[in-house]
Amino acid sequence: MYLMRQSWRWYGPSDPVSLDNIRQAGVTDIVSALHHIPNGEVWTVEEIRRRQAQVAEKGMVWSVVESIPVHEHIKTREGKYLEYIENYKQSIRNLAECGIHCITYNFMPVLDWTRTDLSFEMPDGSRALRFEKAAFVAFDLFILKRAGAEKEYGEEEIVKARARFEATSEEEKALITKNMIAGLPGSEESFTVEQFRQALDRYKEIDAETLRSNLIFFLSEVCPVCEEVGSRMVIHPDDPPYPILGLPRILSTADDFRKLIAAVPSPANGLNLCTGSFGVRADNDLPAMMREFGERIDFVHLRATKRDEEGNFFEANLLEGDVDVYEMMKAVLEVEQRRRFSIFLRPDHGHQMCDDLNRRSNPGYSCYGRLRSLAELRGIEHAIARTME
Ligand code: DNO
Repeated sequence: MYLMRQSWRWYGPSDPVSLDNIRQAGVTDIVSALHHIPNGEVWTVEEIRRRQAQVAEKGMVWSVVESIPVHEHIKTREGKYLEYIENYKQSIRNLAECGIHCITYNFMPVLDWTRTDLSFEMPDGSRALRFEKAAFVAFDLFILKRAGAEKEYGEEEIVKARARFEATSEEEKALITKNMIAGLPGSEESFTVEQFRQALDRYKEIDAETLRSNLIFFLSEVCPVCEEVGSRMVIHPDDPPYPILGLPRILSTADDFRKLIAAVPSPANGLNLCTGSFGVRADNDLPAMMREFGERIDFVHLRATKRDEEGNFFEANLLEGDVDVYEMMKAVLEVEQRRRFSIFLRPDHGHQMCDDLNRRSNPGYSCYGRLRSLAELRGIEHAIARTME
């Protein structure tokens, strides 16, 4: 049987969750990135080998890169974008030379993922990440004061946002601002409000079709290199999966990925199926996407968000959100048997719980919360696998 490769994101030596802890979770494969290398520069063989050795010393393997960041100039196709693409190709070659062939990236303008609250208290006392619509709109309209923003919201949304803003302390306003623009773990950018306005401005003339063609250009440059060295680029979907702050979005639905493979059919053009990101939209059928794109999905993020009709969502316990984890795991197992390949699968964004609550951790990447998810995933996989024997 082909079962998932139990994977875990480790941010490197400064990650508060140690490799010793991770190993005890039953993990075999590490997902990591060289966050200390500035965006746009080449990852050298020496630096890659250093990280590999740290992981190997604890009996695991660094198998997946998440992510090599795509420089903003590549997304807007300006400035030194050609040089950055050449550097990207070199990083792909260097990783392949070290035996690492699965490379995650995203093509979200300015911000990587976005949440308003990183410490939302659940009824059981654990803490979750949350996207609160009214807080988000209040940030956009009354803190950022983005020109033209009010045209993008309905009247009722604006009323709610104003009430939210007026009832919010200065301290909480500062916290929401920080959560929005100071960079969540994994994103390589961090801004002041003024820098953030300027960064958004760079996309004034870039609509979704232009951004998509910039992505297609990027992929048509890097995919041939991947093919040469046997690697695959797996794109992470937009989080949240709809336009925010007037920025274009190009990977929020199955149709977006269909367009991408129609434009760049190379087998190196792959998908990182993140159920939490895609799952925020009710119109994304996740198991169907797994089955349709399975040949190109080497990496899965499994988590469940819970949305409501106002547009809020939070990261739920794995089995209590909007994602049908059972159907999803069934689809993963089917694809694995069909392909004769074990997919890298990692738990994503766990709650802060138990001892996590007493120590610092990267938001979403605490130890016990993810341990709980991984244990549940293993159980579901085991049960399904027994029925397939
Ligand atoms: C958040 C993550 C993102 C993701 C990148 C991939 O937890 O899912 O940071 O790693 O968008 O490029």
